[in-house]
Amino acid sequence: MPSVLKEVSNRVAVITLNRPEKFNAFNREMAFLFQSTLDECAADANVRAIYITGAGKAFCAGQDLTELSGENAIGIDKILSEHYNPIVTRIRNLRKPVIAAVNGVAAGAGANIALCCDVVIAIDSASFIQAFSKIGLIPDSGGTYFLPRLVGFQKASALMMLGDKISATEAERMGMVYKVFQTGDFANESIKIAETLGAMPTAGLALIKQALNYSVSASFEDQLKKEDELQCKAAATSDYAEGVKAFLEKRSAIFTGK
Ligand code: LHQ
Repeated sequence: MPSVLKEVSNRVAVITLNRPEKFNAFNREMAFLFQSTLDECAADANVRAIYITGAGKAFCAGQDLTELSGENAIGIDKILSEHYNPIVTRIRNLRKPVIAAVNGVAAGAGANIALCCDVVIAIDSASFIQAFSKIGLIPDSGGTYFLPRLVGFQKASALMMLGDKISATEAERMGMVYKVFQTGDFANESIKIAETLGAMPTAGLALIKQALNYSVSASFEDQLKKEDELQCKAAATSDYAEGVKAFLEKRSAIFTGK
């Protein structure tokens, strides 16, 4: 079985990290396959939302630690520059909404890949662990960038240093997760959110994502200029015209994503 699966239905590409016996930890092959799968989703006009989840009990346990030693060990610099940095960069630059459906434990790079997604949804039994400090590493995959912005500097600092396991409910309370669903509802409710996003004005959603990416390091003045620039682009889309027309005609809009 491939280590990453993709299935497209109702405008949503479901990407499943598929090394369940290793809690979906990333080896080199899986890191490359995940990147090429994200590229396929970016290029496929039938895909208007991407839903990332894990096979089996876990979401993703981060780096496969068995790949770090022995004859075929991969250098840490390569792991970041060729695996995780390109993965999180792809997710942030993808001009479509990316949903992390966290179906179990998310540890190390697995946690931080989830946190860089546009919408993070978790099953009630899921957990998040900044596992890096436990093996003498620092959080990567954008974790030192996103986590303090999501939960505040102090909480991020403690989570990263202690490497505590945080429950899905606690993660939701802290602002790492948008919604938590009970086990019986998780699959249906999380895919429903992805399908809702898949039927929305995709180009407009991509512009929201661009505005948010820009906002994390911009001044207020520059951000207002950016909003102006991106709003003009949004107003030039056919989905904007359809959205307004549908409202005035008191009917549901039919968005094409353009
Ligand atoms: C695993 C793994 C795993 C291999 C579970 N690898 N097999 C960047 C820069 C460069 C280098 C390093 O990495 C990075 C990025 C990173 O992600 S660093 C952080 C790497 N991840 C971790 O340190 C987490 C390690 N895993 C754990 O702490 C636990 O397995 C968690 C808390 C995820 C789950 O605990 P349990 O529910 O008790 O399950 P388990 O430990 O029994 O794991 C189940 C199986 O999965 C087990 O296999 P086995 O054959 O013994 O049943 C584990 O060996 C395997 N597995 N994580 N990362």
